[in-house]
Amino acid sequence: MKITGVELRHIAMPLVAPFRTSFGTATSREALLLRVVTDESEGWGECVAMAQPLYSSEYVDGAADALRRFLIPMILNQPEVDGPGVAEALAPVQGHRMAKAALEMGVLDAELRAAGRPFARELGATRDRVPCGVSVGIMDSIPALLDAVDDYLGQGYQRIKLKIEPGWDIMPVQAVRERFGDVLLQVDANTAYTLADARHLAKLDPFDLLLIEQPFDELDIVGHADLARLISTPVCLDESITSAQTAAAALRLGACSIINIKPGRVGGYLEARKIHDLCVANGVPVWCGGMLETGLGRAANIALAALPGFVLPGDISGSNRFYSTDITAPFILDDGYLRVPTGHGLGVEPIADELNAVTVATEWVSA
Ligand code: SMG
Ligand code: MG
Repeated sequence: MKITGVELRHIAMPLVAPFRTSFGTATSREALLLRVVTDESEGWGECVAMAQPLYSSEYVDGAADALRRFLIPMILNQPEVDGPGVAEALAPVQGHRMAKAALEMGVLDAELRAAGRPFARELGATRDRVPCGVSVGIMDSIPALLDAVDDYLGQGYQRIKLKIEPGWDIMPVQAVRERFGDVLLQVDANTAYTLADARHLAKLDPFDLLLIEQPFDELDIVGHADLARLISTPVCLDESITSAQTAAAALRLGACSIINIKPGRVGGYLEARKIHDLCVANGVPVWCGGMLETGLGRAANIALAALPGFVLPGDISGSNRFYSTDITAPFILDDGYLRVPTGHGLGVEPIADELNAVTVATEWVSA
């Protein structure tokens, strides 16, 4: 397959409600989509970088720059490209994993559409639907939080994740436990604490949480290993896990006992599968994280989450969790699950009118 060119589309989608985390409040999702055009087909990639470098060092305009100046030209130079060849071709560029992942996703989608093969089967999925969890932002009050959780449980979500930060941690967890009993519950700190908070975080132990996600800085692997010895709540890493190699190191050091796999964060769906395989081999549970994806990234995440090692519900919600209108046919919860798409490639594609309505800028990158 030969790549003819890649269209970069900057989009901005309003969120149905502000989403607050320890690093800020989002009211809209700015993102970058890639339409990869080949001599045989077209494919879609979605870059999960956020508008600002607060969750990770990558950000939308930076990813666009890396793609247009370095990554896409490296792929355009190849006489023949396929999905598995993308990571190797891009290996000389350091970092920029979210940008690389988006390009690999687009090439994979193009290749699989041309070959008539579904993304899920290509990755090794063994299930036809995945259980849905929902990530609940930091709220202004406990009653507001309880209303939100009540609404999500009513929609069928099988697991609740509460965003926490210093000053919003033990109380919201206690309130949700008291009101909703033994619902599957976990928390995500997005690096808001340090090892000095270990004793405070141990106060979460009585609430029987599934896990605490990324309490410390992404580089503080040793700190997480220390914490894991000091609290009984299982430690799960998100931001720290950037590759199969860092996953292996974190496991070896005892820094986590569960891993959140986000394909964008680790450089692509194929690297994500490697981490899945590593964790299965070591008996480590994994789950699929979310980055407020449009229907494109959501379709791919659902395919990944259908692999056998994804034994915990992911941050995989219906389109309406974040968007009143998705750019693809919406994903709608059915009894707390989402169906794995079965069409060729991602099995979904943008609806032209919806895509155009959220497009802020378009640029074409070719040889
Ligand atoms: O897509 O459901 C989703 C969002 C899940 O909380 C979520 N993601 O750290 O896991 C995480 C966050 C990263 C994005 S926060 C703006
Ligand atoms: Mg997280």
